[in-house]
Amino acid sequence: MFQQVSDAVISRAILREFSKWLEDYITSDVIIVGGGPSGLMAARDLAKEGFKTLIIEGNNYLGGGFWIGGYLMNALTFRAPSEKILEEVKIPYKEVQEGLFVSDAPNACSKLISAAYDTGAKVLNMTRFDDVVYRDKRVEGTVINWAPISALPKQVRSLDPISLESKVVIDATGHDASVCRSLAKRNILKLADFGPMDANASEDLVVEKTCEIHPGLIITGMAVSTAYGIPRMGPTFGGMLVSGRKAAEIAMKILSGETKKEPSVKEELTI
Ligand code: 48H
Repeated sequence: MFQQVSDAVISRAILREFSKWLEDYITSDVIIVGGGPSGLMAARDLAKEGFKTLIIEGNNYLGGGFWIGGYLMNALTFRAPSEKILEEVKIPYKEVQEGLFVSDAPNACSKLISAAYDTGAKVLNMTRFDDVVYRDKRVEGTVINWAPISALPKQVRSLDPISLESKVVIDATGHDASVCRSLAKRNILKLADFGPMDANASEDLVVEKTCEIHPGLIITGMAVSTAYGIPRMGPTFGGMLVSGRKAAEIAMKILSGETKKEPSVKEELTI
């Protein structure tokens, strides 16, 4: 029934295809660290506008916390006006009361992943962000390694990473704010921690504070809450999508040279 192809040819096809595009993506316009809802949304919008966009994801799968709602229940909630984005990326939803919408989580998540891929974003999964490339007080890329390496015992974990360069990096790593943390541990940036639950206050603030937090580094999604000490919002996701969209808009401005290297850092970290 199937075409006869030797096992060696199959291995060669995998190796050649992967190394060809990895070499191509050693430099890109934007690296998005984290493939949850905010990162996927940013990737979709950037790639749609023709920017060379790479998502780095530590897990084998994309989607982060978007695969399931609160308390392991398969319903995601969104508040108006974020249903407009659901329509754009063809995520089915229903209105349960005025301005409050629910979607089936696995369906919503797979549609958002497809949307990012369909516009041309690329993904390096099973890849952990390890550090930033940092020159002239500006983030200019990421240092990455295979995710399984971080699970090795400490005595055999010192296996060197590689660097990828980009004009902009977006921290979409959720609660961890991993990229910001790599600056915070050098005292370049100061992080808060996300505050207690208040969905109403939180989602507006997350969008408002989505910004270029340090030259070359934009934060989006739950990482914004961690960076600025904003209340958490629980299983409601409109803020993640709108924040991802805003992160993409900021990146586009930087890439088109409209915004230049404004230092934000420590003095900006009060809300
Ligand atoms: C590579 C990494 C690394 C690393 C993390 O958690 P996420 O879904 O993030 P957001 O901000 O897009 O969405 C947050 C949302 O899912 C959520 O948790 C909400 C709304 N919580 C509210 C509340 O009150 O708790 O996705 C982050 C992604 C994941 O896929 C991680 O695997 C990945 O980033 N990631 N990838 N290298 N060092 N750290």
